Amino acid sequence: MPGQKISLKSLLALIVVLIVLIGLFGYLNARGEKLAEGTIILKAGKQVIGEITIEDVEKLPAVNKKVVINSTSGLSKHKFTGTPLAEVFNHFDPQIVKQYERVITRGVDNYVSGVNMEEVLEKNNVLLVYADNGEPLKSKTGTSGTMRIIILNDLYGQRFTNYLVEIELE
Ligand SMILES: Nc1nc2c(c(=O)[nH]1)N[C@H]1C(S)=C(S)[C@@H](COP(=O)(O)O)O[C@H]1N2
Ligand SMILES: [Mo]
Repeated sequence: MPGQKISLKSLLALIVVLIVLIGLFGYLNARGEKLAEGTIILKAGKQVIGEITIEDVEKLPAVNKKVVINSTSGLSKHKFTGTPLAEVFNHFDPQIVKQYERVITRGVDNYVSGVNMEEVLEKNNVLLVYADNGEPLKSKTGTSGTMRIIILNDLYGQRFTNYLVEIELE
């Protein structure tokens, strides 16, 4: 049957289409996995909607807070500098705090935690910090700056995501 024969031309066209698709998926995938401390990928669900760098956050209103973190390994004292997470969202898009209910935070070590948007909207509660005692926060490998979430109303440091690389809105 002649209809069953595939011409060389259409076979080549098919191969070209497949190669382009593989390249495109590879590119999109590589983009999605670019997780480096000092930059936070902002996602709405699975979709990337932007990036926030330490330099961006330093331009927002600064807040200094003395915090004692209570953990199973004991107490650690800090003098954090950061900005309310709500300021970061509002700077990005004022609709964010109205449109989403949950904020899921992920560290470079894949530590995942979260806060509700109501908590983010409370005054002096959820901060995105980048310095301690006037020094930049050290990344997991100690080589560069990093950011972390702190929650002033929490009794324990469990939800204080260190080495923050991703924020997902839900
Ligand atoms: N990325 C990341 N953040 C994290 C953790 C972690 O393992 N990885 N541990 C949490 C816990 S259980 C506590 S008590 C605090 C400890 O904060 P510290 O490391 O500044 O003492 O960080 C929290 N944030
Ligand atoms: Mo902890």
